[in-house]
Amino acid sequence: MLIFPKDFVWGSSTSGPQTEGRVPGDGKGDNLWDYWYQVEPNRYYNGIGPDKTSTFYENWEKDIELLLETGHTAFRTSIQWSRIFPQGRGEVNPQGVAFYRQVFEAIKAKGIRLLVNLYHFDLPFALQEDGDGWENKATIKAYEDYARFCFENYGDLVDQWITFNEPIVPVEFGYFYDAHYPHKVDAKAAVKVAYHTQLASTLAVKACHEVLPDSKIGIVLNLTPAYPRSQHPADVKAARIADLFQAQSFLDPSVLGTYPEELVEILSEHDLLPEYTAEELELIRENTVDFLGVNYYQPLRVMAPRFAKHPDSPLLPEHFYEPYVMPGRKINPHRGWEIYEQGIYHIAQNIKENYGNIEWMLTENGMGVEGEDKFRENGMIRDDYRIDFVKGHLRELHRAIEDGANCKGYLIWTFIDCWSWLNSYKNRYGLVELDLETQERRLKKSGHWFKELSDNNGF
Ligand code: BGP
Repeated sequence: MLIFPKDFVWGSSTSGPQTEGRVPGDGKGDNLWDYWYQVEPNRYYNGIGPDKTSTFYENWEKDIELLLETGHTAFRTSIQWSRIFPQGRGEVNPQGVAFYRQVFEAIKAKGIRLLVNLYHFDLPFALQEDGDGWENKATIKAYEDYARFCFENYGDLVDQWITFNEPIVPVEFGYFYDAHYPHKVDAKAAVKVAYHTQLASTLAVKACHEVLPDSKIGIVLNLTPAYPRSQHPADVKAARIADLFQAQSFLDPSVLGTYPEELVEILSEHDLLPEYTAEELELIRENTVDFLGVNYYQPLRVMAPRFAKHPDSPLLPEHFYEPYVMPGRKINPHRGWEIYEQGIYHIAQNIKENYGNIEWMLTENGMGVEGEDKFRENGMIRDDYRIDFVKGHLRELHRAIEDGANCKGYLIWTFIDCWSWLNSYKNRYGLVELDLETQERRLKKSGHWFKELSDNNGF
């Protein structure tokens, strides 16, 4: 049996925009997803948008009971900025403020450790419309004010704060690619947005330490190492650059307080450096995070680019590295993602060796399954594949902890099937099944198993 350290926490992660839904008169403002759904519903899988999601706004009491039934000792969700400040700044929505207070109180009353993230891809639309969103430094100030408001209002309830979830994702999908709003395909804007997001995170860390000196604040990053196709120097170089772009761009400034020189050189070579001041760099240096959240689903495998860049085409990451699909890889056939459990161990080693062995938690790991209904037997989804997936990753995590990793918990994605950006409800990840028609919640086999896992502190 693999037993985890005493005080190791077990639970799940989710986010406000993916679970809460909206009800008429709730006072919430539109975020980027709400707006985009109004103008281009076809972008969303099966046309299902962010308006209903998993109705947590109405069913939160029931869902918090389910947290206990599935063995949660910790839970991470996010506050929707647009529920507190419908326009991103200025007027506050008192119903939104009261909603989170009730929810957080109920979670704490159950003795569950509460991690609250301030931003999960959900910029209030008004800030995009009025000022180009994250391209504008005014958004950094608006975010800092919002963060401060949250620290002041919920500081007595939240155990650990998080500034951003996977901040590289909106940079990549919203500014390099045509995949998240505002889908710009503009490298210069992408780099600027990344830098401004980092500054916002830094200022939230500073504000948290000022308002709540005893509290801990971190950032959640998707930290797969970049594995090269081969040891050919071109592949190795591609992996090195992928690592700089995908991981170190936020990891280094957040944990070490500095940007990697090599990244700065590459950006400068391509005339992509954003405007910055010495004071800003000093702020980044002085306000590093207290802990890291690590999301890990699949490894990033890359190879050297196959083609030279067309002189007139926009600069994309493909200019530096391309995704590599390894023949014979182990795969989750229901989602198409590779399964590579050792990735967890490599992440842990990297944090230990290069990032001062900072405290961290595995904040997302899980198995998305399309068409999960076919695994139903006698009314229950028998998701043995999910149990095996989690066990495989936990073995590697356990090995890493034995070798000194400073990991404090495991949060699965996610406790109840939730809405996921453009994929909507295509891939189901929950320990609990959500019936979209009736909104009924039913434990899957993994939900019962997770309770045992948590009760035994291992398996
Ligand atoms: C992560 C996000 C989550 C969630 C998950 C699953 O990157 O932080 O919000 O969406 O991916 O993604 P998908 O449903 O596309 O498989």
